[in-house]
Amino acid sequence: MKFDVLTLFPEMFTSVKESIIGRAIKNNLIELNTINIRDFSTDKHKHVDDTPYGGGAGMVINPTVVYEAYKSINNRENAKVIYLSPKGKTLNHAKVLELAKEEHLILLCGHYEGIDERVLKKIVDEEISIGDYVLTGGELPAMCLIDAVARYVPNVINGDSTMEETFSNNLLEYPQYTRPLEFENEKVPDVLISGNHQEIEKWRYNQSLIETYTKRPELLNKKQKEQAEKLIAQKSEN
Ligand code: 4HQ
Repeated sequence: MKFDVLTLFPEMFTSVKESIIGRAIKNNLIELNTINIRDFSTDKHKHVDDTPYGGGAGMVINPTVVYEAYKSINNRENAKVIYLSPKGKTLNHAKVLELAKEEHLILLCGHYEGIDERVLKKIVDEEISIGDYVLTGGELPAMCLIDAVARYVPNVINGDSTMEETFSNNLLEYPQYTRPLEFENEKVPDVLISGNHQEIEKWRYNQSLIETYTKRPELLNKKQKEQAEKLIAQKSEN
């Protein structure tokens, strides 16, 4: 899978090229390419922004530089162009899985007050937000999207971990424990050292239900809620 990122701050993306995504790039599972929008400025001072028509605060990115940067991308006709913006639908697990099926994504990162509307209308297929808050640019949202989507590209991470994790069954993950067996007077739950895999699986599923009921109750359906309430009542009996 290929990501092309249109940005004024390509250096910011060196950080995603590390760690797990970095390994996936080295293994040719994903390709991450940045295009510096400023390289397409024809202005002698390499300006990319200008004051907004109609007045108001801040600067707006010129449509021509963005369009020229976009046109430098090979095979762009077959790519999906995403503009990171708080106006978009909020990114979630279902959207991440949908995007992971794409062969080529072009991510457009805005700055300042944004980008001239005419080039957005011409090239953007979809607007995506990472949450209802305002950032200074689209780079961090683009990195969040890349990180989340790349995990579901086959062989990027161990397949078992994406099967069991939070959201893949609409439940939060069960709690995890490692050594030491006792930490600050608290022992690891007995069932986890019992060696009984059926019991462990049942315990983990129940813990997932309790965890979700306690922290994100809106994720549960009516039946799951009832089941969680029953488990919590049983716990207080003991
Ligand atoms: N911005 N989710 C303004 C965001 C944002 C978000 C990106 C700030 C675009 C022009 N993007 N620029 N939240 O706040 O995606």
